[in-house]
Amino acid sequence: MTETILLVVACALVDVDGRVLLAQRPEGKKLAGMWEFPGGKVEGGERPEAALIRELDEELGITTWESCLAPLTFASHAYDDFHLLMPLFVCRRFEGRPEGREGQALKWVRPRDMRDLPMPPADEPLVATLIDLI
Ligand code: 9L3
Ligand code: MG
Repeated sequence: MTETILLVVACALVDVDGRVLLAQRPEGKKLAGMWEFPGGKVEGGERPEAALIRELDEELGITTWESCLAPLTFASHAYDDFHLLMPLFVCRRFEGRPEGREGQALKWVRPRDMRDLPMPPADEPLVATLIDLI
């Protein structure tokens, strides 16, 4: 059996009050309505940090830098058709005000309040690590 591994990078963008940005997956997409850490697929040959910088620009219109991305933890979740591996980076320094460039709703949430929101199964276990950090 071959198993497809999908490498996705995600980011906990943290504001000065210790809140973290979540994005709601839009209608029509898989896991629609769920609140996720922004990010996306690593394209062939990309470094994870470069992929995340690109995704944050495309999805939120913000700029950040490799030196501002710190790896925090890893998600691993087996879906029916692929195995998702997703490192979560923390970023506290970025330029611009995030806006949902792909029609997604955004909100800043305290990590402890994330427990009340529906999140994708890969993202949910990351919340405990964020609660310990922030
Ligand atoms: N995914 C899960 N949690 C996240 C992100 C950014 C992505 N925080 C999952 C959802 C999809 C896959 O990764 O199954 C690819 O994401 P997209 O390209 O559909 O956004
Ligand atoms: Mg995405």
